Amino acid sequence: MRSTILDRKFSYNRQTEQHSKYERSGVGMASSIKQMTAEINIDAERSELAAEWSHFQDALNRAGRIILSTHENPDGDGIGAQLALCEHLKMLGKDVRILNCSQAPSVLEFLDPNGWLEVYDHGNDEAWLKDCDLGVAFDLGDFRRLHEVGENLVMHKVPLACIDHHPQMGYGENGSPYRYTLIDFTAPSTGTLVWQYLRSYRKEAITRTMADALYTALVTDTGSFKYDNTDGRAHLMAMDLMQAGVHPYYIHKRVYEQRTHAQTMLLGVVIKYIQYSADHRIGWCVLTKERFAEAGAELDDVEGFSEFIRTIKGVQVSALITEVEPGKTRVSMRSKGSLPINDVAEQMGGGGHAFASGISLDQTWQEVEAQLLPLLEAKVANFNFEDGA
Ligand SMILES: [Mn+2]
Repeated sequence: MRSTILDRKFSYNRQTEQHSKYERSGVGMASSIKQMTAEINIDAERSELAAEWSHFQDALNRAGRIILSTHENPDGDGIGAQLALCEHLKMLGKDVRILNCSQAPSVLEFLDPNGWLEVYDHGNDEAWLKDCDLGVAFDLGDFRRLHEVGENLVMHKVPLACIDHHPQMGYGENGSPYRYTLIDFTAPSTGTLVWQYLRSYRKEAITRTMADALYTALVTDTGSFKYDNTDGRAHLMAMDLMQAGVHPYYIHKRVYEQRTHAQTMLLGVVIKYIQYSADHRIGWCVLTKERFAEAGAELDDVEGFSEFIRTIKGVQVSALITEVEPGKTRVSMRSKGSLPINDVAEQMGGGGHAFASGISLDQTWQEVEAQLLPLLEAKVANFNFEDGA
């Protein structure tokens, strides 16, 4: 049974008290940690999805050729999860390829020393894809975000598995495209699910390259252990991966200390044009083509700006509205963790997590802004923010 927030608060207080008691006496600390960690599920075969993992394992065992894919504009979670599983499957002698519909960000290239990340090319790759025994989709949320890869997989009736921690949408009229559904909304990252799978079903130890990939998945999706999804499982996973050789600061440097000059200039432009509404509870910025030009930056330089706006004191909900091209607009929204905003995203045809969601629309940025702001303002007006953050 899932514990309520009240239960969690209670057990937290109890653990804190126990902690200080053990600290004073200087004994029993290890057993106290053991007790605390025993309650956290870290193995796939003991999770609520145990039966589904076991079906998935049978499918993997039977499969000779396997395709792995994640959403367009892939992130550290999707990439990390698929690289770790790819290495595992290659070691088992499977004919496995990672084919994504778009390129991984260059900061993540260090995770792929063997060049396994490929961009799907219909002309060259369809012949290989159509004979796949299994397709695994990672971190998707919305099946349509596989684009051509997804369409080709459905067309050639390749059995599909989904490893994810997003609420699902975009299945279309035929219902779920997946035969195996490994979805856990409570997982801090998709990489966490792959880690749990490997812990249960891999005989050998997790390698350093797998550990780096999975740690990157975890760190990027929890905002370096800051976001609301950071739980005991996240920290246990980090500890386990450190045992497998991960150096946290090495990963941090490679992922986060890489801001280019153009991105820095663009951040300056974002700061310059932030607007507020609802007594500063909503903060947003529009990145138009003119503003990109002002920074000397490109679309690819957009990185983490909606998170940045959220960090401003008093801001509960942040949005970055990006003009992708005239008549095409992208919105990235964040919430400080009191007010879910994915319903607003869904209302406008987007989706995502409760506190981090997005929308892509074939509309001008002015049209998108004019729709989005009233929706956010209405939500904020009707919500009682208790923690005063
Ligand atoms: Mn994710």
